[in-house]
Amino acid sequence: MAIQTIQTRPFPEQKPGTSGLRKKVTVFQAPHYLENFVQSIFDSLEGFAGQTLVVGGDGRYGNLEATKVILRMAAANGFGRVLVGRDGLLSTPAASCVIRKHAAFGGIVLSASHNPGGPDGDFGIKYNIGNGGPAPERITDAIFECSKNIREYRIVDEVEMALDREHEFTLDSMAVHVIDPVADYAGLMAELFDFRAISYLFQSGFRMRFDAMHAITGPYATEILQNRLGAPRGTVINGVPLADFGGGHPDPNLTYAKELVAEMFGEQALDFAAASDGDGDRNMILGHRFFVTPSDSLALLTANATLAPGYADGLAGVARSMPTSAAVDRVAEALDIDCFETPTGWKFFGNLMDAGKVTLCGEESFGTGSSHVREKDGLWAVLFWLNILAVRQQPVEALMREHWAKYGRNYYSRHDYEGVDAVSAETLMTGLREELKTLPGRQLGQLTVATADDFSYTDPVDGSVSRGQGIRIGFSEGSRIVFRLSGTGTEGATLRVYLERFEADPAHHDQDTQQALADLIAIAVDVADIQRLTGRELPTVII
Ligand code: VG1
Ligand code: CO
Repeated sequence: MAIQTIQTRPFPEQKPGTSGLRKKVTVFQAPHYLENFVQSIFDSLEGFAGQTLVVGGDGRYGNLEATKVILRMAAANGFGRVLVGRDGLLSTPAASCVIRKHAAFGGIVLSASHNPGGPDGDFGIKYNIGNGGPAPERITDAIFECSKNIREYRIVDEVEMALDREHEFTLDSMAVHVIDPVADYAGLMAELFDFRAISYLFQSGFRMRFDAMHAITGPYATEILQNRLGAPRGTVINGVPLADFGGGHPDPNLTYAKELVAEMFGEQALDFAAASDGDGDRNMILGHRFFVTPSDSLALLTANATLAPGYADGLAGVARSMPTSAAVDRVAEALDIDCFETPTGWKFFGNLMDAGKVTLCGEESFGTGSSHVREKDGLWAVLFWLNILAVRQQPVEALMREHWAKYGRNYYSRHDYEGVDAVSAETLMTGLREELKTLPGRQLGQLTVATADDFSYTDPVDGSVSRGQGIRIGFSEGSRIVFRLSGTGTEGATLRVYLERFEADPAHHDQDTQQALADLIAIAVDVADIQRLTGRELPTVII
């Protein structure tokens, strides 16, 4: 089989964002676009000759074709073996699990996560390193540099490849193993959680719904929840991955998982419900007529972690992204463990986990995970909740209220202004940055600004510094507003405004979140001049 060297020209825009390179499908369809980026990944790495690469994706439009191209390029670049999920499928956490379990050199995950799919939707590609986690900035920066100077890429001739069944074949001198995308992952979950207790919970009449949103978690949830844990058929809905996610937006939140939310707040509400996103790393947790914010979920899992067998020995520490609420901080304090605050994006947790400094991590954006893999993990979070519910035998709402009574409640919400003009969004952020020095001491609405800065992070393990990670305004009574621009969108800019207010008194734990945050919302709109600069009266998404 011949190795071809194809001449190409750089695309200047191949800069990885919060989680890999994400662009419109139509952008990826440009000749050489995918190949350039894949070769740039390989060019930025050293020492992979003869090693193993893991490849898989979330099944969106273009997934299988891209998988085949990557296999041909991996063979031409000298990898010894590829482990690829059947049909080119692997959820993000399962890819992380497979990389770790089989001591692979790294992995390529095809996903644009929660972004819509289909021919008019988005596509994405990210590289994960040997610990199973997203490539750190040092590597994503190197990939970007390679992409700006690329002149050629290597690929073996096109051949028929059967990826629809588990088997092995060779591509040039590289071995290809087509693996069951679910098996390794399901095995790991059975080690971490008390499957017997959860099965018993289902046998005793506990009812839940899991909405896979026509995305990758369908096969995983069906196998684990229904086949292994005995949840009744129909527990998993929208469980077959579709290339366009059924036309939906596979983002598990109150806006995009509308039907599930309606069911759980309706007459026939079940005990528990959850949803996951396009690539299976996010989770939304709902109780009977009750929504658990991701920040609260992280805090509750931390407080109850030792109830799950995999965490029975306690936690080394915890970490949360900066915009995530401080609910987990107080649990960490009570447990006397460290709590780290990192920039947005899972890549910042990897070093802390590798160094044994943290066990659980989370982000306000419906991401929770632990050191069992190096990605956030949607189904893992659902199983963790089920394990806790099976042991504590209380409804979700009762558990959460008890938690608030003990630790206090962080009212929390995120307001997104999606698809706004990119230049105006930059103007808004620059305006805020210019005001940082004069903000402390100023009265905004009824509140006084105590601190204002642009978040900068020094990695405690390797000392690397990440600047400009979001504008934080802290008020004297403990409330906080954070502004940052999304790094995962593909159209215009998305402004995210994160709002948080702490309430210690259980007598005040029953307020509507938006009402509880009304003062802060008004201040945020005013101080950043949001309506004038975005041309928007209201946010597009409130979570
Ligand atoms: C968003 C979230 C961030 C998350 C990232 C990837 O990034 O805010 O917390 O890690 O998506 O998640 P941004 O830059 O758009 O705010 V996923 O499930 O898209 O891999
Ligand atoms: Co995702």
